[in-house]
Amino acid sequence: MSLFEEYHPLKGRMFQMLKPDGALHPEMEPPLDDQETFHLYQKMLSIRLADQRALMLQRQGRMGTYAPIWGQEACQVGSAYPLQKRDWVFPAFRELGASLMMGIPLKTVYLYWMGNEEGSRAPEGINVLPVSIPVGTHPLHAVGTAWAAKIRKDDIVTIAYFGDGATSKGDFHEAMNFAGVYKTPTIFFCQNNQYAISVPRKIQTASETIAQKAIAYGMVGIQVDGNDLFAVYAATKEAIERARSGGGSALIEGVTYRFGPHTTADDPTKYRSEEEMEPWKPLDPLVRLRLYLKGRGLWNEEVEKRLTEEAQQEIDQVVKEAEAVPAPEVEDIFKYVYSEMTPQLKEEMEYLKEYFK
Ligand SMILES: Cc1ncc(C[n+]2csc(CCOP(=O)(O)OP(=O)(O)O)c2C)c(N)n1
Repeated sequence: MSLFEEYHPLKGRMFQMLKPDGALHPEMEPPLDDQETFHLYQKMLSIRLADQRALMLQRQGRMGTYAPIWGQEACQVGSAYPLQKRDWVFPAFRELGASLMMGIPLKTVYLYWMGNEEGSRAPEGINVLPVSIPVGTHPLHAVGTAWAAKIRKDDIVTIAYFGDGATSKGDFHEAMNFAGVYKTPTIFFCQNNQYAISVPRKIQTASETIAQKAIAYGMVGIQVDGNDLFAVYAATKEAIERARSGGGSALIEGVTYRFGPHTTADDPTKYRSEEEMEPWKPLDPLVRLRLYLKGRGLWNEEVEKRLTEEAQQEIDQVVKEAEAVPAPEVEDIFKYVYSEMTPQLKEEMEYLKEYFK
């Protein structure tokens, strides 16, 4: 039986493979071998460290507003890993993990948050769209791209990442509807991190789960433990294979928790308590995978220290390189919207250039 049948949203079951103690559920086989699992743990750890560094840089005035991924590493690493290089990723603004997994350099991500337009440019052959700050608009782009590919008989898959808040946007429903009707090869990956800034999940939608919204649009849906790398990987892999072979779209709800602030401009103590976070702490995706790897004899404090040092050295180098890039020109704010600038844009640009003289 497929995972989408076994965990059909109406059955009210969340798909989990790794228990919080790091052991697999009985009768479940790990979907990844030891080497791959270790490799993905290493990725998750370096993503967390790169995320922490970004927060630090922002606090030191060396980076602009930043949206941390802290806690959502398994959602992004587990779902990006089964994608092929030719597939297309449509991120929101918290997708440090998925972007790095697809081959976006960390320097590019840092440049974006440092306010440099260069940070929106993916290297040739890396199919990751720029950050989408407007909430929920990019699932439409993911569907349009998938639809075009389907017409051209290109067997690519597109994936859109968004939060629970985005599911209240009209754009999300339009995208889901088109995807269902045209059976586009699109994965809708909702990272339900329990909040849309200060709005908690329970008042975001009256639906019991986000996954169940798939039913209304005639596509498959599944709710997975978003802090369980194995569950996220297995469900996304199945969705991708299904989509690639003409089976249409899927909605995956990864149940997770945003440990950090919404962005560095947010103060979460205004709307949630320390006590509320307590039960989530042992469910940290890195902690669980570490326990699993320890059980396999692949992890100990020494290994952690080595991986951390290696990652920190790499990050140090990236920060140096990103900070050495000259500050962008004022013109850059205006230049990239149209191939030819409108008279009004030109006027605004001249005004700002004069202002900064
Ligand atoms: C169209 C639009 N409306 C409002 C905002 C302001 N805003 C930025 S992030 C956000 C909440 C998004 O929540 P969610 O989709 O759950 O993603 P998360 O931030 O939790 O990752 C809002 C309302 C925006 N950026 N775009």
